[in-house]
Amino acid sequence: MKLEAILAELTEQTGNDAERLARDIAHYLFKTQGRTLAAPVEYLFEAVAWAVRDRVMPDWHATWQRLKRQPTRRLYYLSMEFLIGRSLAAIAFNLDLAEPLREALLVLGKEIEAIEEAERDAGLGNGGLGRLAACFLESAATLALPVMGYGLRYEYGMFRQAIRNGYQVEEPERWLRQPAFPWELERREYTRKIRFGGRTHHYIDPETGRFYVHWDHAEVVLAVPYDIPVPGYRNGVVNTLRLWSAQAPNEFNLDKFNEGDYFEAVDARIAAENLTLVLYPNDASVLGKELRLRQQYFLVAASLQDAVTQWLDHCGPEWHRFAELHCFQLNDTHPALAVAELMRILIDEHHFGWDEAWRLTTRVTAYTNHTLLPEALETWPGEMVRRILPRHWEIIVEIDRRFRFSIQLRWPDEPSRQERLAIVSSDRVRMAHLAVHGSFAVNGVSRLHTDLLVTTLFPDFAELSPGKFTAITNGVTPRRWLALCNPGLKTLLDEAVGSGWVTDLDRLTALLPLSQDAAFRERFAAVKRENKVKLAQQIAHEGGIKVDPAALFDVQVKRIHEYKRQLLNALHVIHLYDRIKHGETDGWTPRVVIFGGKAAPGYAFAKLIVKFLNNVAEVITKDPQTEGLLQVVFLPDYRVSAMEKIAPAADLSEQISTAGAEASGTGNMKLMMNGAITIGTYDGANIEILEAVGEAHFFRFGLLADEVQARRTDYDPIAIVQQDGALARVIGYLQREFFNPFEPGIFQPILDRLFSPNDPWLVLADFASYRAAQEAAAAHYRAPARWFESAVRNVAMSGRFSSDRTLIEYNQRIWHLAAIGEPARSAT
Ligand code: NBG
Repeated sequence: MKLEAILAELTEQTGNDAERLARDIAHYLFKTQGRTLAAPVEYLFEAVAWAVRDRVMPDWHATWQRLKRQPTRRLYYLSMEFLIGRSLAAIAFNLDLAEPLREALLVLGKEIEAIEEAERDAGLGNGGLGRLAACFLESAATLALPVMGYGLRYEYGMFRQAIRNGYQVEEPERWLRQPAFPWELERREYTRKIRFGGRTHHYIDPETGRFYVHWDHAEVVLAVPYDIPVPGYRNGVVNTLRLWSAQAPNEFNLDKFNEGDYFEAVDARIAAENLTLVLYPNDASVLGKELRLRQQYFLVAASLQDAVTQWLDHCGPEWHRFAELHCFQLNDTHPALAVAELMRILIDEHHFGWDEAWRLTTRVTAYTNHTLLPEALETWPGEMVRRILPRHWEIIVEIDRRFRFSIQLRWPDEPSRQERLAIVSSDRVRMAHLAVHGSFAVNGVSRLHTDLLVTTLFPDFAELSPGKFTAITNGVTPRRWLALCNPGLKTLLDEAVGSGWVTDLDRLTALLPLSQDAAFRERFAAVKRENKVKLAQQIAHEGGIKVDPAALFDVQVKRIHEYKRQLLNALHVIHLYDRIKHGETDGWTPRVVIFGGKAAPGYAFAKLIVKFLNNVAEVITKDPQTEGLLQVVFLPDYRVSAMEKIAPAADLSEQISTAGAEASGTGNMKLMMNGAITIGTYDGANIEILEAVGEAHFFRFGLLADEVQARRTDYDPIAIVQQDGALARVIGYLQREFFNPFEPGIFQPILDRLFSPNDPWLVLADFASYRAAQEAAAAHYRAPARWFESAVRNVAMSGRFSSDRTLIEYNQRIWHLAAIGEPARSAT
């Protein structure tokens, strides 16, 4: 009997979807887990997840088969981070199982919400860059684009943030133990061998005259893949995210074991497996640690080997078709070693000549840049690369040599060009230069960011190949970030414009006339209000603070970083407090200011900002005079699932980076989509949000990017404070140590930074205009008709910020993939 027939018989259960789900859940709970309905909710979650995953399998298998049957051009998204968050609700929603699942659980006497809450976030990323990768995979599946994600299966994802005495404390996050991560499938049969270290030997075969390179005495680590399904929105397509886990090649060294040295025997194993133990928790900065370089190579080598092997298995050695069928997108420079690794595979393993290999490599590689911050630009010391990747060092040096030669031909009279463009310089490998030179397309993540990339970071490269650079503004998936996280608004939108917006977010423009309709605005306001009540409950539950849902919810949630200027927001909060203390509360708009975000563990100043925000929150909230006027909260452990509760409840979205510093931002899009109005600088995608909604529906302030540049040379913070009485009073609180009466001196570094003429983020330069914009926002909020007109308008114009639109642009300009099966919306 064929497997399909057996399966068909087995699944030939009676009853409707909900009844079958209930039966499967009960089966897993009782027969697999040996538990009952009284089990801890984590086990219930697991049983539910298995039942849902069962329903993904047929389409997953079919998608895989479809790709295998006919050679199809595919995109491989190489990323060190995929910030997945929770999956149960998202997968059930895309499979159209949300309702049956709710019913099934009711049959079992359980509530779906409690089960969903029991799922731990898969926090395999730091922030925007990793979450973007996750949104892209979901959109790609929804558009039926053959996109496969490749990443690392870190045992410990992003750390959990606890706040103790106002300070951030990092706790390890073993997300895989929940009790187990139910969505992955181990695929041991596709295990790959990865080499590190050793030596290279070059020789010429006397018979064929062929050139050979041997890389030997390398240490071997196994890369074991774990696959996570990525279902599209109700279209039968299920793509794959493949995460690599490091394993030692042998359980342990038997010789050593027999000699009685147990510990040495397991040592090698531990060293190998440490490779994918932990995600580096640094956002927009690099540590330069050897383990990180190893992780990067591990990802690149396993993924390329996987793609090449799969292709050779299916297509045979028709190398001329390789470029036609493959494209590798580098998510930032982290996987830039792919350029050298592909060259190595082609030359050393498949006997390509250099030029031929280079042509092929540069036809299949594309690179996305995510930041201009100099501290985030990766360069690796030559010494480290030579030791860990001896063969790649040779290849990179040769790429550099040939590149320098071509620069010399192009600009014979400008020797400085060579040094500026070089890939290897002062015995360091510049990963961004390797990525740009090795790619056929380079994109920035918003219009401004791309302009700045071309004019400030890569001007010489842009001169060399102007056609290479393109702007593709980020987006977020409207399934997770609107339909799922904001069911109240979803219902309202479905009624108002039909449900087609879920896969075609531009349809929300049909809401525009309704922004003028008082009855609609009121319904919209009621949804917002309900979401705020829910968030208020959550805040009360977690932090014991009661916040007023009628107040303006003013939200800044994102990584803690100087350039994002949480300090500027804090100064404004202190200004509001100061007004209360002086009785200047006529026409006051009650506010709840909500902060959330993690600081990199090694970023001392960001951690001090966390402490500062917490102290300010505590003092202000405890002061009885602020009651009903101002509340400040710091929500610990900001993460994907927290944003799913915050975005629907936000009124005001704080996007206040120093202009030119935020490449795009994506939190700004999530908040806009859920009807928050932005207070923001002219930076990153804020600019495009502003253009979409219009000046009247966006609170803009601050210096422009070019003004920031100019201002840095004559920045005089002392003079600014002297000329601004309100600001001087705010600073007075810090000088008097008002927020740290029992911790003398701790915030001195903050004062020093604010007063430094070298503060790159010009916090005080924008204070006055920020305060004015905040006043405009507060006045706007006092006129609900105007406020909700703007809020509705923000939702209506958020279509451009769907990651579906983003992926359509990637596909039209870079990837050129044909849809497989049914797109929920056409991608070409
Ligand atoms: C971040 C930028 C954000 C941007 C995301 C996604 C890095 C290196 N960059 O502005 O700071 O939205 O990438 O593109 O994390």
